Amino acid sequence: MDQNQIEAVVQAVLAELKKKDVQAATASAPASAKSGVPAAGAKTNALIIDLPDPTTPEVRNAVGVEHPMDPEGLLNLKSTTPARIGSGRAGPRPRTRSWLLFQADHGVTQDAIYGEVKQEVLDQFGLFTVQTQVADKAEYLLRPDLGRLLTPEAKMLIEQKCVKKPQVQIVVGDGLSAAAINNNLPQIFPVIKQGLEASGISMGTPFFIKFARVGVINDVNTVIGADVVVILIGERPGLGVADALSAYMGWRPGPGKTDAQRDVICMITNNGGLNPLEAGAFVVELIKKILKNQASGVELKLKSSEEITEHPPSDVL
Ligand code: B12
Repeated sequence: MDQNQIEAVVQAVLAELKKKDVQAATASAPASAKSGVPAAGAKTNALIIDLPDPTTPEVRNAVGVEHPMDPEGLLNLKSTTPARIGSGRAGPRPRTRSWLLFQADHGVTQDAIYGEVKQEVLDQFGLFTVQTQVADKAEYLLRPDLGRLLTPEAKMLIEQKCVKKPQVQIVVGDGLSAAAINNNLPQIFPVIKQGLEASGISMGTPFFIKFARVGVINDVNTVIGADVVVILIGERPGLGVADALSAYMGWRPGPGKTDAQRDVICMITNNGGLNPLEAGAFVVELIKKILKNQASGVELKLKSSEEITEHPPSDVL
C-alpha cells in the first residue's frame, strides 16, 4: 500500500467514527440538544452537553448510590438534611453531577459575599450609610478587626443624625451576605419596629454599616449610648443556603464587650430557615428579656435560670 492509499483508509475510518459519535450523542442528548440548538459552548459535531441542570430539586435530591440496601431509608435520610449524602461516586471520585452542583452552589456563596446591599432596600426604611475602617471587600475578608471599628467620619455622621440614648438601637450590616439583607430586611424590619412601638420601647435612628462585623456594635454604642444594640447582619453563606440573616444583640455594648455578653437569633431566611416575620417577633421578645434583666449573653442565661429556680411555674411544683 502506498502513502496515498494509507491516507485514504485513515480518512475513511475517521469519517465513519465521527458519524457514529454524532449518532450516539444525539440519541442520549436532552430535548434541547436534539432540537438542533447547540448547547452553550458546544461546537457543531464536536461537543454536545447532555447533562441536566444539577441545581434543579429533582437532580439535587436524586439518590446516586447504585443498588442501595434500603432505598426508602436512604431517601428518608436525605430528606432530613441538605448535606451531600447518598450522592454516589464514580470510582474514588465524585460524579460529574455532584461536582457541577458543588461548583454551582459555591458560585452562589461567592455572589452573596461579593454582592452589594441594594440601595432601594436601604431607602425603603430611610437608612443612611456609614462605613467601618475597612477599605474594600478583600480587606474585609482579611481584617475582621477593622470591620469592628467605625471611621471618624462615620462616628461624626452618626453623632449628627441619630437620637441618643434610646432604649434600643437597630443597625443593619452587610456582613458576609448581601443577599441576606436584600432578601430578609424588607420583612423583618417592620415587624421589629412595630413590635417595639407596640411595647412602648423607644427605638433610635436606624442606619446601615458597610463592611460590618458583629463587634462593631461596641463602637456604635460609644456614640449612641443605647441600652440594647441589635445588628441585623448577613451570615457566612453555606453551600445550601446563602441568604441567612442573624440578629446579634447586647446589653449596653461598649469597648471590651465580647460575644459571651451577646445573644444571637440565627438562620433567618425563607429558604429553609426561620421565617423573617416570625424571627422579628423573637427579636422583640429577646430585647424585652434583655431590658428586663439588664443583661445579655451568658449573664442573661444565668439570671433567667435563677428566675426559674426562684419562681418555678405552677406545673413544675
Ligand atoms: C463562624 C462561626 C463561628 C466562629 C466565629 C469566628 C469568626 N471570627 O468568624 C467560631 C468557630 C469561633 C464560632 C464559635 C462559636 N459559635 Co458560632 N457560628 C459561626 C457561623 C458558622 C457563622 C457566623 C457568622 O456568619 N457571623 C456573621 C459574621 C459577619 O460575624 P463576624 O463578626 O464575622 O463573626 C462573629 C460572629 O460569628 C460571632 N459568633 C459566632 N458564633 C457565635 C455564637 C454566639 C452565641 C454569639 C453571641 C456570637 C457568635 O463571633 C464572631 C466574632 O465576634 C454561625 C452559623 C450561622 N448560621 O450563623 C455559627 C453560630 C452563630 N455559632 C453558634 C455557637 C453555639 C457558637 C459557640 C457558642 C459554640 C461553642 N459551644 O463554643 C461559639 C461561641 C463563640 C464566641 N464568639 O463566643 C451557633 C449559635 C446558636 C445560638 N442561636 O445561640 C451558630 C448559629 C451555629 C449553630 N447553628 O449552632 N462560631
